[in-house]
Amino acid sequence: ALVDRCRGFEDVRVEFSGDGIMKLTICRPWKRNAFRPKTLRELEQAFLFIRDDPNTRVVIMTGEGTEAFCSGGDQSIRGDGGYVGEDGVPRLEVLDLHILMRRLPKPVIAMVAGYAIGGGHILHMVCDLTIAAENARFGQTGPKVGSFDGGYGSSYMSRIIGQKRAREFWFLCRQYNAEEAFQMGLVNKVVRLEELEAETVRWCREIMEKSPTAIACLKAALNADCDGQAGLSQLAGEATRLFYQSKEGQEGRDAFLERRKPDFAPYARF
Ligand code: 1HA
Repeated sequence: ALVDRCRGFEDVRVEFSGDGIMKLTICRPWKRNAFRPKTLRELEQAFLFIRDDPNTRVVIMTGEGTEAFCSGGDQSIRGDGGYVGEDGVPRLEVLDLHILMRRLPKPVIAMVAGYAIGGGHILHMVCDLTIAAENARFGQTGPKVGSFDGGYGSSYMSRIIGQKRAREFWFLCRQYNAEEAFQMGLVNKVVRLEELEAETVRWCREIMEKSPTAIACLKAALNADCDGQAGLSQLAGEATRLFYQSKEGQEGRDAFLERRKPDFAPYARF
């Protein structure tokens, strides 16, 4: 199964609940779960598998331990043009991961204890929902450490918390506690640290009772509002998938294969 395909992973632990929840844990707690290229590759692999896996209905993304969800890019392997992996190539690969997470037709829930900072803060924002423990701390550091994310980290942030707040986040590089983040709409719920996992699982199970197709279409629709042509393409892809499942769509395919004229007469629009 999917979990077996991820067994060789070093930086990411992949666990399945048995009833539809896939949990991805970034396991570099000694670095506050900062990501290196290998971490991102493993997350990307996991998301590609999850997309195709009919058993996975919801994803939980989290960090090992209670000190941090993720502290962003590992600054110790930051070269002069990006984060340098084993192949020596400097990359900004986390931007590709954002796209994979947005495109995944299943909800991703960030489960945040401790720091969600820098690129780690952006990861939680890109998740569909965020459940935070009382000890969670949120913030950007880019202008302090010589970086910035003008992609989802800026534009999507401003959709979530508004332009003034987004400028405050980036220009001042302050940290905000869980309650402040909740007030800003960055976090869906704040709970005691001991209750973080149970609460997150409750949200997953509640989602899993709902129609997966409705949820996939809603995720695509909410993305489309921010994602331009790429967002429309995702939303339209959901429409095409539904069309392929209809008699009318299948008549076109069958007629082609049977070398006859298609008969769309029974499918007049109402
Ligand atoms: O902006 C981007 C991108 C933009 C466009 C495209 C791609 C991007 C990709 C990435 C990023 C970024 O993520 S830039 C922002 C990078 N991250 C940071 O600036 C956060 C740096 N860390 C901290 O501010 C603090 O460590 C912390 C607030 C998360 C935690 O503070 P705390 O609890 O006081 O712990 P601290 O002692 O600082 O850290 C514990 C250990 O973890 C330290 O190592 P040690 O001294 O024990 O050897 C610390 O160096 C290490 N560590 C923490 N965060 C990172 C890190 N090591 C490398 N990189 C880190 N990000």
